[in-house]
Amino acid sequence: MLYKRSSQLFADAEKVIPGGVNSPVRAFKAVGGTPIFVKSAKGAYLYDEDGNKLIDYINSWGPMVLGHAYEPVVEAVIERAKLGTSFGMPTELETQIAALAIKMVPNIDKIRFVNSGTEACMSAIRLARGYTKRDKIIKFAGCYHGHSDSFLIQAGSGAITFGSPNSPGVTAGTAKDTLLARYNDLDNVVELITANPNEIAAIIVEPVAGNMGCIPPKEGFLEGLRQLCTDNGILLIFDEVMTGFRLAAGGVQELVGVTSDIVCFGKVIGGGLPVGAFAARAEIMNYLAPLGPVYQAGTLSGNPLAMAAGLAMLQALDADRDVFNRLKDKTAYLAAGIDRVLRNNNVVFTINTIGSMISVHFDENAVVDFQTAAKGDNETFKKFFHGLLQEGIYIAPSAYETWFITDALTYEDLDFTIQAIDKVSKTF
Ligand code: HOZ
Repeated sequence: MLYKRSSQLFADAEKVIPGGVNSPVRAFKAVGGTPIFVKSAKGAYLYDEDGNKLIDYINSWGPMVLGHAYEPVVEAVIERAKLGTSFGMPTELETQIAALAIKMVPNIDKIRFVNSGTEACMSAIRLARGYTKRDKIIKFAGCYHGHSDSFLIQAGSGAITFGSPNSPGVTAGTAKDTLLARYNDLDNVVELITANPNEIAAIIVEPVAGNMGCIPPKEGFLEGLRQLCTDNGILLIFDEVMTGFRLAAGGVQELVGVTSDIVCFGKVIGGGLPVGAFAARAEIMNYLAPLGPVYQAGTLSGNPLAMAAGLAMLQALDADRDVFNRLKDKTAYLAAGIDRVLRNNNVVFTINTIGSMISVHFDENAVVDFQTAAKGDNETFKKFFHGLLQEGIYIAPSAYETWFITDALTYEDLDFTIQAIDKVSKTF
């Protein structure tokens, strides 16, 4: 496949946009080459500026659970746009989507909408600090909670991909309030709590990590965090930006039966428009302005187009809960097929998967945290990525990202993908 026009467009973009992109992972720096410029997308497929059709395994980094340009979402946005695109005033739509989200997600009484997952996590931390009157937080190495200052400490996603997990620009003062733990290691969390008695406001965690590849929690890890938080007056924050409304209607809280104190959303909750949200029981949410002292605001928060898209998406998922089983079955089928062909071709690998999230790591050891994720062979990943691109398959251009399965994928698409992986991995 040729990507000539994309290369030209990238060269043009580089002149006016830093690195030619508005979010670093897109730039292909981790895999070499130049990014693909998208013209349109429908269902499971991307159509690029060179006229290529690609099977999409990123799906806008998660939100397209039902496929690109999903009709009810598109219709809702078009109809809503005719009525005005932003007011900075309340609309009934906000209450409708809030009520539906509260019905679908366990353990939340109130929800506030923002514009991105970054904003949701940033606001959740401020709320936790205000509520507990403590300053420190614990985060896990390799987890990524957006690009606000407190979280760019050993961060995953593009931050690891580009070797700046601790970004310059984050002050030492901010960094000292973020304590770092190993994912899936409860003893390490206990050590930090013991060393900082009554100082920790919150533990924030991706309950299924998705920014160092896909790393499911070990049995007992989330339950252990829950207990430690309860015992020590710490709020547990689940960052369900990737997993919310994707792994189950109620996200990981529903899937594993562990509740958090605050839960953050993004991606699916906006149906592909820029939306984030954070939610908790009323006692915590009432700490927010205008009821309480913790300030948080935004002109575009609860924007009517974004709310219309999110509402249409959540209504579709709520009405067809079997979608989560279909996604899981498709992902398991894909994982089994990849496992079979890589094994036959004597490739060293590990596949991690849960629900509709999957990642392939080129290392034989179990990938359970940041350290083990970092052991993957990036040279093999690069060959894998470019080989698949030539076959018309688009996965994330970084070994540290997760693939997201959409319900629009057919079993023929999955078979095609498995055959392509067979072909590509013969050339390693
Ligand atoms: N941080 C996102 C992946 N975990 C990438 C966002 C993007 O480049 O659009």
